Amino acid sequence: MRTFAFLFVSFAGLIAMACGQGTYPLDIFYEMHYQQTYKSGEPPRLAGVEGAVPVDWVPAPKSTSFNTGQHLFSVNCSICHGQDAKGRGPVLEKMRESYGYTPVIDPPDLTRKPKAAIMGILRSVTRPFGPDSVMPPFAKLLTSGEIEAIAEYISTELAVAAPPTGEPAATKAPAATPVPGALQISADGDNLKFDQSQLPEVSTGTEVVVVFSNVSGINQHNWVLVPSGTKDAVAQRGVTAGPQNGWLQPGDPDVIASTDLLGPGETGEARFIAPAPGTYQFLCSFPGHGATMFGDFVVVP
Ligand code: CU1
Repeated sequence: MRTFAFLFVSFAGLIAMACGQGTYPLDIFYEMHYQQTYKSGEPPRLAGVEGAVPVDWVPAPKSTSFNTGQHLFSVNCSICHGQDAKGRGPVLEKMRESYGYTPVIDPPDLTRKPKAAIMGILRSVTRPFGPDSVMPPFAKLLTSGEIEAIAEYISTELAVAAPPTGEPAATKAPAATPVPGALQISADGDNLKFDQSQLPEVSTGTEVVVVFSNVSGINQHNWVLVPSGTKDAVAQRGVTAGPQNGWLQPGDPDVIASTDLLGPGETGEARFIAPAPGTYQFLCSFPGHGATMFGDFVVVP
């Protein structure tokens, strides 16, 4: 009887051990170093010979095929944007379906975007769509040459592979015909500044048209008129409002007038009745631009 009990317990113990799943209910750590038979596969390293001279006359290997726009796009972009750049990448789909993530903006069809616009977004040193978005600041991850190669690949090869259906490809609205008496202002090239720090004075109660030309080749901008001293608060609320609102809080009480958010090369206008006499400020509310991109706007009686 004792022998039988011993055999039974041993057998039950063996069964329990054989069917055990390990430390975790789901064995996700299947790597070798979690297993008991793990031994380092790497031999101990030898120290370099003292006083050895580094070899620097042998040319360093150059990367070739792995720096193509296609490869860089595949590695950096396609997981969210899809191999065809239409915005249906497997990782983004997984985040939507399994984790309930809602993108701050729906990734657009990148093949319709001008190369300059793609480069502008990739060159951002902060998250280009705000802190709540998942798109990383690629200026920290890619060289400017790699950014250009990706933009080139999307706007040429992918755009050809996906001919536009219906709506015309990436055409910008033509610049508005000149408005007589309108105040003209531009971006200062690719700098985060306007070309003027003060617009000509206007009289209170008159109709004002401000035509803003975003001549930058890479940046998005807008022109926003606010009471003096409120520009930073308006810009801060704009960050919260996000790109879907053109970086402005809808109905922001401090916004007197504004253009749309303009892509590189686009022109927009703001029409409004000049407010009470005083000094006002204009700014670009794109995240980070308002610190340097602003100016004075004076209304006289
Ligand atoms: Cu801007």
